[in-house]
Amino acid sequence: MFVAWMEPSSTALGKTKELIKHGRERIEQTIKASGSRLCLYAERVAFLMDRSRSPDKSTQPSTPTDNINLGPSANPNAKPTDFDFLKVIGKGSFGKVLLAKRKCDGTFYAVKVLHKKTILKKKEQNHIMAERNVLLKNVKHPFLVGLHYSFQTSEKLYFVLDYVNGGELFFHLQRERCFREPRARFYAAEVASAIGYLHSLNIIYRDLKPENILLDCQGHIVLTDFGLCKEGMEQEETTSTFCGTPEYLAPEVLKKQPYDRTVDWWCLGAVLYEMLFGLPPFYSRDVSQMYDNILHKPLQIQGTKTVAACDILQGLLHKDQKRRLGAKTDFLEIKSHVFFSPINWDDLYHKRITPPFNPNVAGPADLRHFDPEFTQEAISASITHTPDLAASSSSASDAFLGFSYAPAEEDI
Ligand code: ISQ
Repeated sequence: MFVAWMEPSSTALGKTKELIKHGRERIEQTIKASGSRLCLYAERVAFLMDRSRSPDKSTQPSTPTDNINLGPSANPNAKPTDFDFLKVIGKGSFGKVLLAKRKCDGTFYAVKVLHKKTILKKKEQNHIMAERNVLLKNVKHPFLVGLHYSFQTSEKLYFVLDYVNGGELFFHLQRERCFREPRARFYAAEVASAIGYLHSLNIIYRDLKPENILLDCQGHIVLTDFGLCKEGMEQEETTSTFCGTPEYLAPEVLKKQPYDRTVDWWCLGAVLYEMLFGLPPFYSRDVSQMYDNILHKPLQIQGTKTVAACDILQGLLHKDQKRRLGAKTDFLEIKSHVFFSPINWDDLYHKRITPPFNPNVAGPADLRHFDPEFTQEAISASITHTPDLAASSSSASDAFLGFSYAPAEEDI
C-alpha cells in the first residue's frame, strides 16, 4: 500500500483521496516501467553510483606553504615516517584518510591528511579552523571520532584519529536496502546524541552525510569529519556560508539563506528517512529536480511505518526551520519525541545498549567493511615519502595555533 503522511492541518478527505490517487498512479507507472522491485533496485543502484562519484578534486601541485598553527594537540615530535601507511579508507574535499600503523607500537590509526595549499588556496581557512576547534579542542563524545594528536610537514597536515573499522553505516544499509524501525531508531539516537553534544558546545555539524557515519567494531555509531562544523553559534545566531553534498541539504542551505542548528535536525531526519526507506528524502536522479523537491515537494511517506516514525520524519524534515522539530529546545525536543520513547538516553550514552548489528570484524586490520574503491587505491608517495626529521614548533601568529612542523628536505 502507498500511504502519504500529511500534516495535521491537511487531513481533509479530498486531500487524502488525492494523495492516494497520486500514490496509485506512481505505483502503476512504476510497475509499468519495469516491475516495482526492479525499478526500486535500479533507482537505488543509480543513486549509489551517483553518490560514489568523488567530489571535486584539486589537481594543483602542492608547493611548500608557511607553517600552520593548529591548536594545542600538536605533537611536535611526530612525523609521517612514524607510520606505515597501509590503505586509503576515505576521501574528502581536502585530502584523504589513510589506515596507518604506528611503527613504534603497532597501533592502527586513521590518519587524515589535508593539503595546506588546497585549503589556503580555496580561502577555506575557516574550514581548517573549524577542524581545529572541533578536532583539536577537548571535544569528546562516545559517538564522535577521537583525535589523538596532529602534526604537519611543509605541505600537509596530519590528524591522527581513532581507526573505526565497522564500515560506513550506509555500506550496511546498501546491503540490506532498509532497516527496520528499532535498528534505525538506535542509530538515529546515537547520531542525535552526538549532535546534541556538539550543539551544547555551540557547534553546528552541518555536513552530516552518509559517508561521515561509521560503525565501530561493536556496531556503535562514530561520526567523522568535523571540517565543516560551524562553531561559536550562540542560540538565535545564523550563518549563510554554504558547502556540502546535495543529498541531505536543508532548504535554507540550498537557498543560501542563513541557517542555524536546526540544519542538523533536518540532516538527522534525512538519515532516518534513508535508513527506513533506502533512498534519501526528496530523492531524484535529476539533481535539479531533487533540489526542487527539497524546496517545494511535500514529504511523502510510503509503506507501513508507525505513526511515531511518520511524525518524527515530518517534524525533522519540516521545510520551515522555525517550525522544525528541535527549533525550540533543540536536542531536548528530539529526545522526548515519542519515536524515541524506547530509548534510555543515559544507557545509550554509556553504550549500555547492545547494538542491533555486530559488524564482526576480526581485528583492527580487518578492512572487510570498507569500500574496495578506497582500499584498493595506491597511497601517493608524497604521503609516505617525507623527511624523517623532528618537528619544530612554530610561532603562534597564525590562525592555526600549535601544529607541529617537520621541514621538507629542501628546507634543511
Ligand atoms: C576513522 N576510521 C575509519 C575511517 C575514517 C574516515 C574518516 C575519519 C576517521 C575515520
